[in-house]
Amino acid sequence: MKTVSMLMVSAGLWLRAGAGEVAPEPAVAPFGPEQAMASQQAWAKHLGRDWQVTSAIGLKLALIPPGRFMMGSPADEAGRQADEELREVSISKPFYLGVFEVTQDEYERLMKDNPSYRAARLARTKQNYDVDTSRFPVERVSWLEAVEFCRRLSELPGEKAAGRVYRLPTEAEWEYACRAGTVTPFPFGTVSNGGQANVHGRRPYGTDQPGPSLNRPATVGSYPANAFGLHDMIGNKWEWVADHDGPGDGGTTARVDPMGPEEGTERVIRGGAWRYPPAFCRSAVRHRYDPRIKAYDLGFRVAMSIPEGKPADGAAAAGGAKPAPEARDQAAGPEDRKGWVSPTTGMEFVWIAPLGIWVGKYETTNAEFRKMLPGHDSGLHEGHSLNGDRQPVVRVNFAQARDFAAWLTAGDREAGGLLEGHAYRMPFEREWLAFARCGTDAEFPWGAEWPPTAGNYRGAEAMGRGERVPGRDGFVVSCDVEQSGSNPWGLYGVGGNVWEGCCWEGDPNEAGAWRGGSWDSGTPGLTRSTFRSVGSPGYKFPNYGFRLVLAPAARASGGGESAE
Ligand SMILES: [Ca+2]
Ligand SMILES: [Ca+2]
Repeated sequence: MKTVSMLMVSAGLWLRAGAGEVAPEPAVAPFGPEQAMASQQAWAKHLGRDWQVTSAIGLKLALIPPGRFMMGSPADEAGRQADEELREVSISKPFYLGVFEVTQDEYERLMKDNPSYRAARLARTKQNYDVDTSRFPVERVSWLEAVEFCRRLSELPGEKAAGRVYRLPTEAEWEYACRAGTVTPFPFGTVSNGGQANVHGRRPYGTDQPGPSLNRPATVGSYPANAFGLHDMIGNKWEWVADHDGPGDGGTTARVDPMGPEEGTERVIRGGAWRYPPAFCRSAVRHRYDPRIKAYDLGFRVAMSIPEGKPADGAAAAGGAKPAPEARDQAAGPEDRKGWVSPTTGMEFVWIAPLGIWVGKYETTNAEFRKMLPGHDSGLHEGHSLNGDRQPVVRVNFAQARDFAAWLTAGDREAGGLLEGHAYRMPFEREWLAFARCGTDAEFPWGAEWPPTAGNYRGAEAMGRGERVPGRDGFVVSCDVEQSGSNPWGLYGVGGNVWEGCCWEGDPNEAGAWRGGSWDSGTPGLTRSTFRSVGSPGYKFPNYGFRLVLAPAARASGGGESAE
């Protein structure tokens, strides 16, 4: 049995037999890049999860399979330090690890603060950077603050509902993920001189040839990924890990999932940074700091434990279980009705009593739409991804949005969840206008002021520049639906983020106009609540999406009329 499994591993044919039943073999180093990826995908399949997932704030993580490796460095490795004792270590549980160091933008979104020396707001005065630092790794974050970041991320509603718990990786997890099957000094081999990672390349390692030195941190992902798809494990910024400092074996004899010493005054940092010679940026190098220290070459990346149990059907894209359908009291009288959660997708709806319908709390997301159409790709806009799980789905035309409503109606009916005679559809424009204004007659969804004071719009001052607008919720492209601001009725992103398709009241199977503007709307004319964008219903735009409502079927599309 073992022999057969190993043969399958070496042939890169993980898990063809017994998929989802028998756990794949752990990844035993040394292994090459093809096997690294095959192992990630086999474990993802086994767990019923995606091998790459995106958190609510857009932070991307990759699945790291369980495995075994030699931690530390061999005695003859150049530059070796005394605390790099070589020993075999097993990682017994799969986990997710950030593809990148946490960026300034991600940190600021969650913590409402950017402590980085190189933050954009300081760029002109202190560093004269003409580059956007929002995707630089965050810096000057203490270990304590990094832990707090993980705690707050785990507390976000979508993350909590999915049971996703974020934390710092253990030192052993970090090195196992960094090596990704390699036994060389670096995940990219034996030579390091500034071309492979952001280190001080003029002090070459493994060659006489000096290379480039950037002399500053770089946008995350500027250098190639390792075999697990992780960027900048070596160099760019040092990264905090969870462990207290101790001897190279972590102060314990544990060889399975070592956690480091139980006590200590310092915490370990790994990977080196841009200003260090490559000899000090090897996979095995260890360093340590007081957990209160904030250093300008020190950041972190997050790990995520895999929630217990399998995700519910189709929830793989979200990396976790869907929220339990609760508040399912639709049969109550209209005055007493509450929120609604679609049993098949986890999509949330808010009861809007003045309209007598439930309205989608958020624009429909990529992950939700992909439950119907798994291959749907919302693509890029000028190099920025529109395809995150929690970004609104775009590049869908009216017919596809209508199909999704019908698909959701059928699925929820089959699940026994829908109130009899109800179905999903897109809102009528009259309804859209009502929930955009929330009982007022204000000119804009955020009120009367110009420029916009809420929502993901492009401010007039930023027209054409395509960059974040300081002091507002402006993003380069669409943001995660939770990030686009809610109105007094508890609906997110009604104005801005993406245009929302409406249907024609005379026949819900026909398209109405698109409403509300989008991230690149920057004029009063386009963002006015009454403005109607009437394009061809067949077009697919990068900034056009939709939001669903749940309404009495006589007024709904997509088979609503045929309700029993
Ligand atoms: Ca790093
Ligand atoms: Ca919108």
